[in-house]
Amino acid sequence: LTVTTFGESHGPAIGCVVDGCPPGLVLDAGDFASDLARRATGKSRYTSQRREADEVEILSGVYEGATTGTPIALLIRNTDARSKDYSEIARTFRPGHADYTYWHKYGVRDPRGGGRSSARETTMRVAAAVIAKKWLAEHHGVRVRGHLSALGELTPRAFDWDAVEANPFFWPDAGMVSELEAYITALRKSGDSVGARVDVVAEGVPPGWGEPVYGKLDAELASALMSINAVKGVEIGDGFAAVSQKGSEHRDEITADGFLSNHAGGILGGISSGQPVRASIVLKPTSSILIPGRSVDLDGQPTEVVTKGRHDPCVGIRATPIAEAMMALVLMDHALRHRAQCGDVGDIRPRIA
Ligand code: EPS
Repeated sequence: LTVTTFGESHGPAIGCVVDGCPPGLVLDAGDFASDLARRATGKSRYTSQRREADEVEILSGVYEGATTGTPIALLIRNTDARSKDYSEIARTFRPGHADYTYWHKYGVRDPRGGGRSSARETTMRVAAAVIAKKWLAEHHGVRVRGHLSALGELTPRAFDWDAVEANPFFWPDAGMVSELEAYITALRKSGDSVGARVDVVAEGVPPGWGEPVYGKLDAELASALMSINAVKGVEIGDGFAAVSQKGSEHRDEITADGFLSNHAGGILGGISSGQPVRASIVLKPTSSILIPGRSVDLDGQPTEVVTKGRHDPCVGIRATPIAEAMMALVLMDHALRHRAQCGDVGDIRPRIA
């Protein structure tokens, strides 16, 4: 399975091509609405106020309501780009923003709303992954879901999956939502931003998906999650907490009834173990903030930058569906690779010599 996206935040449209999806998956434009709305801006007071319809047009790869096996092209037209005079921003580099490195790489500046580096690009990852989530659920009973597990210094004091979709933060502790609202409101007033952590888990993954050396499932998952805008850290299973664990604690003992724990995050030796696949990401604080920061202009001269606009005080708030998307895409890819090499799930006869 390969996915490419195209389009700029303030261009006419964004889109993606999903290649390698098997034929026969029932799919129509309405399938995309729910996950795209979960990720979208303008849905609460706590995110960017840009309001996009995010309506998917299926351009190819679907005939009479089902995938054909040919490349699936999806398009979303931008409707609220509000392009204006970019001459000021085009001459300076926002501290912490990709415009500095894009300039040094390409020598071309597209200042229109961050262009390809904008979080707008993640819309199409979520759209592509609607296909992966649907295919994984129908063919393997796999469910991928996530939640925010830290917002700045705040962490949940209770956990309930039902709470996650009932608040704009994807927060698993319903009793803390008003605390989060007050926190983000104060943060926005101060003109600053904050980081966040998202946990994502795939339940129902059978044992055997992945590769033993090159293309390990955890390596490809880490790479996919790290490719999300603003992600600065990825953990699989217990991740960095393993540094202070003993082997007797970290190893997941196995009984006739199954594993006794899941510190490994459902992946052993690059291959899924049949336990839930667990990963976490950390997103840095949004770099586009109202607090002045030192920078340089195109001539290398010192300047001060204040980023005005419709920005998120915490990009992590909208990152849960994006993390789910990247995990689903990696899992579908590995499911197809596993099927190509080892046959369907039913074909495998585990043998212990
Ligand atoms: C973003 C800046 C804002 C956000 C945008 C990400 O857009 P604009 O430049 O138009 O004000 O709204 O996020 C989205 C549009 C989206 O769909 O996620 C940025 O600089 O990354």
